[in-house]
Amino acid sequence: MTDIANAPATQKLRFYQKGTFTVGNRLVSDAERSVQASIDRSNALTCGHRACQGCGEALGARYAIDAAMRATRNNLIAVNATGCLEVFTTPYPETSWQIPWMHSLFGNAAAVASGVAAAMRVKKRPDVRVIAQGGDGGTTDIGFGCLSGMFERNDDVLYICYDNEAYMNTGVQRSSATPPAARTATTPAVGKEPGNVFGTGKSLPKIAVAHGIPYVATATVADLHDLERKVLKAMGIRGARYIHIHVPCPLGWGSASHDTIRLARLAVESGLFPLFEAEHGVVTGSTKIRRPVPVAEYLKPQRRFAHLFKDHDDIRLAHMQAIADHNIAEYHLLDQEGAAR
Ligand SMILES: Cc1ncc(C[n+]2csc(CCOP(=O)(O)OP(=O)(O)O)c2C)c(N)n1
Ligand code: SF4
Repeated sequence: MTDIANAPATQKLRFYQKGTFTVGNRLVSDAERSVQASIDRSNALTCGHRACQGCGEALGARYAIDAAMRATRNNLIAVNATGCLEVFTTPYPETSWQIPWMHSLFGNAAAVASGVAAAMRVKKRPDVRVIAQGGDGGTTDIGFGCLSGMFERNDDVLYICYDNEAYMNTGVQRSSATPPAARTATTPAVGKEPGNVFGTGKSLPKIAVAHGIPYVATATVADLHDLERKVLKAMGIRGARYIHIHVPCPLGWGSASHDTIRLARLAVESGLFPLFEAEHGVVTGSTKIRRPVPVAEYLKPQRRFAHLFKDHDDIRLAHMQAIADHNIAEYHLLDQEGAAR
């Protein structure tokens, strides 16, 4: 039995005592706690919205905007592209946002945010900062031109993409961020290889890095501390910044609502969603995988990939594993690359 009376006054906390990456960490000192664990958080996206149960996008937005509010002492304006986040937070005439918030068109959030930032410059209000946000469809497809322009002009905006890997708001259509083999409403439903076609799609984080903007990062709702740190860091920088947050969508992925955080974590641990940061066109760091898992562990609980397992499609599973292994090597995600899984 532990001799409590004689135990040292302070002990080093271990990971399992603090809980997962997502919880607030009430056992650690105030300075180490997440923004979300603080009673001073802004609750920028508050209750009453109509997101599905277990929506990763609602979580991601809540974490990101509260962190940005802290960084700016609540002097923040958000521009939102059309999509789930916009629709479920603002059923007219109600809103769940506790910040100045604007709905742009589906494809021009980056351009509208650039305009808001220019207005703040003219009004000599450098303290008021601007965020643009949207889903992967609004970001990687229809909003891509406006976003590239915002990057190229180095406008003082943080753009956040909540990547749920399809156009969820309109019924799960494929986007250029949909992963290979995933079933959506607009990918081949039958045939030898149902689901999204291999060799299509694009990596917007990589494209953002190629613009040479001051800051680019990927983040996940499975690691709240890392996500908040990246938002706080981005808000400490001027110029164009981009954060790409991986947000599971129970409705579109065919996953259990209680599995959102587990799936987000498995996406990282399998190597399919690498966590990295880049500054001025150079990758500056990545987060090592703590517990490597095969891609099947991540794919299996999702109905959009069920055909891979029902049909024993080992060839396409191996192809997915090869994509993960490529990410692991490219971003140095394992301490000893190639360690047995
Ligand atoms: C120009 C235009 N085309 C189509 C639509 C219809 N529309 C609204 S939301 C949406 C899908 C949004 O998908 P995404 O950006 O991935 O965000 P999500 O809903 O997945 O969060 C579409 C196609 C629109 N509003 N405007
Ligand atoms: S469809 Fe997906 S992204 Fe949209 S509210 Fe539901 S869980 Fe969230």
